[in-house]
Amino acid sequence: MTVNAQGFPELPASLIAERQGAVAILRLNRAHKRNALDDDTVLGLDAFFSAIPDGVRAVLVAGEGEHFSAGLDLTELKERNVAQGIAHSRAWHRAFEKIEFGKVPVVAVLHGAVVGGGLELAAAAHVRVAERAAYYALPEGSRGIYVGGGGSVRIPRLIGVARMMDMMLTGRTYSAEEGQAMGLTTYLVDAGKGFAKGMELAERVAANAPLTNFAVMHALPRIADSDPSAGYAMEALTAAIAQADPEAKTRLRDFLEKRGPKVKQT
Ligand code: 1HE
Repeated sequence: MTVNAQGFPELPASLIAERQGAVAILRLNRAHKRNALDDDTVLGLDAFFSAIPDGVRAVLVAGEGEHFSAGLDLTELKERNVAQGIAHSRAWHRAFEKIEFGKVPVVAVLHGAVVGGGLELAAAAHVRVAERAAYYALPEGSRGIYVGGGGSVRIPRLIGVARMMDMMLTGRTYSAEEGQAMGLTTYLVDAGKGFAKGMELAERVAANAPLTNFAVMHALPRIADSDPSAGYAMEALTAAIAQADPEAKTRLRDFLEKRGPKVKQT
């Protein structure tokens, strides 16, 4: 695979990757089409998240222009038959799975329209920051289609089946404040402040012990989905593996010898 000087794979023009220390920034760069996700972009997301360069410890995803993403590129939908529709959805699943269960945590900064597949993309990230002018919708019902980027699995985990049903059946749009209150996002900031907040959070994530981040990404959601008795066993194993890592020992010693950071009151 050919990579550029910063270690990123070749990407379509609709995606721009850059490196800032231990954080990789990935921008949706198709503002003239409201960052609608066409096949090239979805394949580009797959390529990017399949080959995170060594040394990158968190990713920040943001959208250029006035909107995070208008979702699926509807111009590509016209001629697809059933088999092609399944293959298309599975390609989105593969790409978004590489975000959710990839190498490093992903922070998404949301502004403007976060709709359809754009909301599915946001739902695959690990931390979501909204600007006050963000809004969320699933207009699939009005287009005669159905979510295909893992939304039926991930979005109900964030906001519940009832709210997602309402969005899909009635075309309801939720505001950034509502999204924050219902758990779709965990940070809400003023217009224009999302990127800086996302970067601050990504840098904090990047400073964690990598094994803890791996456990949070890969063990936590699976433990939460499993029956409690399997969950407790898996938690004990995960905790034991994390604490035995030399990185954990160093960090604990630093704290006990008054060099490590204290927990701060917000
Ligand atoms: C697009 C798309 C798109 C914009 N596919 N081209 N998603 C939707 O149903 C949302 C459709 N989009 C909108 O409702 C609006 O565009 C927005 C509210 C997002 C933004 O409005 P606005 O006024 O800023 O932009 P615009 O004038 O509507 O669009 C600008 C251009 O982007 C225009 O193209 P132009 O060549 O006429 O300039 C639009 O056609 C184009 N554009 N959105 C293609 N989505 C895995 S399954 C997932 C299923 C879904 O995601 S369904 C939801 C699809």
